[in-house]
Amino acid sequence: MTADTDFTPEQMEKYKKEFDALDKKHDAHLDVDELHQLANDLGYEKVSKEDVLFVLKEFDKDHDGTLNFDEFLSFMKLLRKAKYDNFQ
Ligand SMILES: [Ca+2]
Repeated sequence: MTADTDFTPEQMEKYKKEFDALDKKHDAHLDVDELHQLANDLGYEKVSKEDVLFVLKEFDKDHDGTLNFDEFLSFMKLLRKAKYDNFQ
């Protein structure tokens, strides 16, 4: 599993915990409901599930309709560029 990211090991560990916390079904994938929750947690309260689905598709490299940890990291990388300082 290789992610195209520049995260430190500490950040990776943090994101793994975040991923696991979001993965309510514990299937090692985040579906649209779980990602919608993440968006709300990050303060994107007006984001609809359709918006989430659109973003999900952008990062869903293996096209299984969910984000695995690798895909999640790519997503986080983008979020960090935009607005992720409160998770530091
Ligand atoms: Ca996927």
